[in-house]
Amino acid sequence: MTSDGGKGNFVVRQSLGGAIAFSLTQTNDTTGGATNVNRANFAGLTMNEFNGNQVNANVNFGQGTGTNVIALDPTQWHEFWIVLRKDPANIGTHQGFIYLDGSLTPLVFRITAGDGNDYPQSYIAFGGTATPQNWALDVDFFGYKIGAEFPPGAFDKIPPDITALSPGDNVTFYPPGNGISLSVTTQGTNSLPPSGFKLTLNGADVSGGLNVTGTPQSRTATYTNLATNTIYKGEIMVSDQAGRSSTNKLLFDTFVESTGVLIEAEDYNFNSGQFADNPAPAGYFGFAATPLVDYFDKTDTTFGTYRDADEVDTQSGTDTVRAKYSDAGATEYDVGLVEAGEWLNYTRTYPAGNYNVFLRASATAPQQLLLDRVTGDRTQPNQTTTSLGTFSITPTGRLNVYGYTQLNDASGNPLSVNLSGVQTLRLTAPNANIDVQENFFFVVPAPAAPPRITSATISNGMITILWANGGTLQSKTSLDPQITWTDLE
Ligand SMILES: [Ca+2]
Ligand SMILES: [Ca+2]
Ligand SMILES: [Ca+2]
Repeated sequence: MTSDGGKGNFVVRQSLGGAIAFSLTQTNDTTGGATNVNRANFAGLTMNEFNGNQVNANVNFGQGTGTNVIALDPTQWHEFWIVLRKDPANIGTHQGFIYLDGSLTPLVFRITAGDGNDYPQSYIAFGGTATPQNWALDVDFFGYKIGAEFPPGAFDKIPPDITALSPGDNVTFYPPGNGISLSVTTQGTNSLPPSGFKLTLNGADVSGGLNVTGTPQSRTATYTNLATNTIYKGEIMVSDQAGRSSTNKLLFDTFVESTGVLIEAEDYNFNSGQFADNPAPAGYFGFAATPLVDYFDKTDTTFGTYRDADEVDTQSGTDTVRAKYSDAGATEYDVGLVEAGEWLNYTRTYPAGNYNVFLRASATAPQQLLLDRVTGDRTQPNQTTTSLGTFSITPTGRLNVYGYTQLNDASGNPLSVNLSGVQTLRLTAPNANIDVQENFFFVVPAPAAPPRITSATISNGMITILWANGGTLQSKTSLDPQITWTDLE
């Protein structure tokens, strides 16, 4: 299996483009140097995992999406024709087309190159995946060509290429007015019928809202009906005239910062209850907080990053970089090394209203973080608090992969909180064990609740109906067309 950031049985490394490794993997193989942990429990061809579009160290087996595998019996002879090229959609660093045992229909993967190397220049290597491991491999031959060279006759069977897709993977605060857009090309004798474009968002097929233009071999599609302050999950699939398709997952949100209050996890109070509304990116740099007044942290050390004057473990972030930060040339930070019982206070000023709260965090185990309102004096120790709700975080798999969790009640139902004026919120991690990291939370006005009938009574020949949340009561003198009423059992 791929280990050490792009090492395996066969390695292709570009000095500037990173390393991609392919390995024939058996179920008992392990990643790295340990011989008895991290078993593959998989037999077949494995390669660098997909983990974004930047060369990085976290592409080893078990560190990405886990989808870059082809199940087969590696103790039998197989032939692989592998075409590697830069990912035209910039979703992974590379795209891999794998033709197995003479088939002209490829299995296509998005791959992320690793930063591992055994030699600083570009090279092709053949060997074991990690120095401490025993291994055996029978190879008849291998050869290479420079460039993306497809097998003879395979050219007309390449699925459509999605060459640009906006928004990118796991983008946050994406402007809804930008919509979704993609470019798709195909080659040879293939074409792209507009009916082959399918868009699914949050479980609904919204393909009808796609505007598809261009020529039969080069098309652009746009979708402009994005709502603000919405978390979107979905996929875009494009099929050619023969039904060969390419699919891209979509995961992004359309939060608009100006509509709510955005609080960076690393921007906890300083100097005993001091705070700033709307700080600039990395605007609390160097500010020292007071233990047991502004925070509680279990280790007296710190990463030495961002706010190294106190004990809270702030560090450079690994979440998708937000435009706000890249535009400002600022570094993103988050809070790591979170241990059981640690808490942080955040004071901000809120326009009066009901708010939903979304926490941006990563976790390798299910975690419940608590959001409380500080009711005592935020400048003194021993503050009293009341509960506002819980963030029940579903593991994101790795600490460098972030997702949203909405504040919910004890039953797991989303809830809104009423905030007005200067408020101090406290984020507590009662059970954390260095398995959760916090990036920010976004406090966004809750949508108006729909009208709701609260009671309907009959007394002295009069029907009294009470309802909440506005609206207008309407009536109709007959139900038309005529319907038949049936007794309830
Ligand atoms: Ca610490
Ligand atoms: Ca800590
Ligand atoms: Ca942050």
